[in-house]
Amino acid sequence: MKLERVELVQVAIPLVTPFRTSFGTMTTKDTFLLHVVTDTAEGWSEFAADPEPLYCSEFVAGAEIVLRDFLVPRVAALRDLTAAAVGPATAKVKGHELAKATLETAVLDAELRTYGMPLSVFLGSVRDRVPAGVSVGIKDSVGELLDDVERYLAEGYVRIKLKIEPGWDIEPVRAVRRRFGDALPLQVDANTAYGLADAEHLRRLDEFGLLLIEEPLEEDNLHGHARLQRRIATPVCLDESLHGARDTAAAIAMDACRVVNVKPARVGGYLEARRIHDVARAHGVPVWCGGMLETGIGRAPNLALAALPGFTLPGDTSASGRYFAEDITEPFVLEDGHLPVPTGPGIGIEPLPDALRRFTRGRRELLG
Ligand code: OSB
Ligand code: MG
Repeated sequence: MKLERVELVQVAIPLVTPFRTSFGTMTTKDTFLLHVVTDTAEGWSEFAADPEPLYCSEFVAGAEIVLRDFLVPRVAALRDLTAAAVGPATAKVKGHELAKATLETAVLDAELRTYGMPLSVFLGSVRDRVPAGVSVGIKDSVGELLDDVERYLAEGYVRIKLKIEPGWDIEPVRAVRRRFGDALPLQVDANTAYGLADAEHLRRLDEFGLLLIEEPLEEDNLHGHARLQRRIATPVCLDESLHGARDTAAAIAMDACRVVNVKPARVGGYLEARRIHDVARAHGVPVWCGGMLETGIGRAPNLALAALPGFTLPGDTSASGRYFAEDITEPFVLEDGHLPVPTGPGIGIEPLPDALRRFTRGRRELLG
């Protein structure tokens, strides 16, 4: 293929309810879509991070510059463009995995559409639907949290993840266990809110039989996570700390994580995400698909990935209605606690023109 046009579509979509984590509160999905046109097909993708660099170092305005000035020119220069060629062509640009993932995914969508192949088939999926978990934000009270969890369970979600931070950890977990029982698949996510000095405090979570504790310590502290794992029984799962297959292999080797949250955006795209799946599976380490409150454009390819055989734990791939009253694509609807894996060519979905128009805040040509 040859890249002919790259258009950035800035969007802002209100969330149905504010989402609070240890790093901040989100009320709108404020990001951009990338629309690429090649000589054979078109493709879409979504930038996963936020306007502020609070979850990770990347952010919306910065990613636009990185794409415009450093990534798109390198990929536009390729004469035989494929998704697999995007990584090598942009490898000299340090970091910026989320920006790179956006470009690679749009190119991959176009490439697969050229051949009429669904992403799930390309990746090697073994399921046509995937179990859905839900990530529940920090609330003002335990009562409010219990109401939210009850509603999600009534909708059919098969696993609950509670966001935690110092001051909102033991008590909400205890309350959820007491109310919904020990059989409920339950896990927590700290988004780097603790230090190794909190090990004894985090050990108090052991009595609740959690599936895992996600990213308790600093992003750049694999060694600390390994030391923490020696002191707690709850399996440590890494999110922010892992940027590719190599550091995932290192983290597994040093017992810094016993479970892996795979977010394609965080690791540079679906090709690297599949490599991480392969590495973890070879070590018997379960993986699950994380989320970044994506619109349907980001959700569809995550569902394809979550259908690979090593994804043995339910992901944060929730239904569209958990995030948005109206999405920019056809919504993904929960059925019996599961979401369907898209079957159409490429990512299997595209923006609905009318909805996209109403949620669009700006359009910029990055090439063409
Ligand atoms: O740490 O997994 C995270 C949302 C935004 C940024 C980081 C995270 C999250 C979530 C929600 O936990 C996942 C989702 O439902 O998309
Ligand atoms: Mg996380």
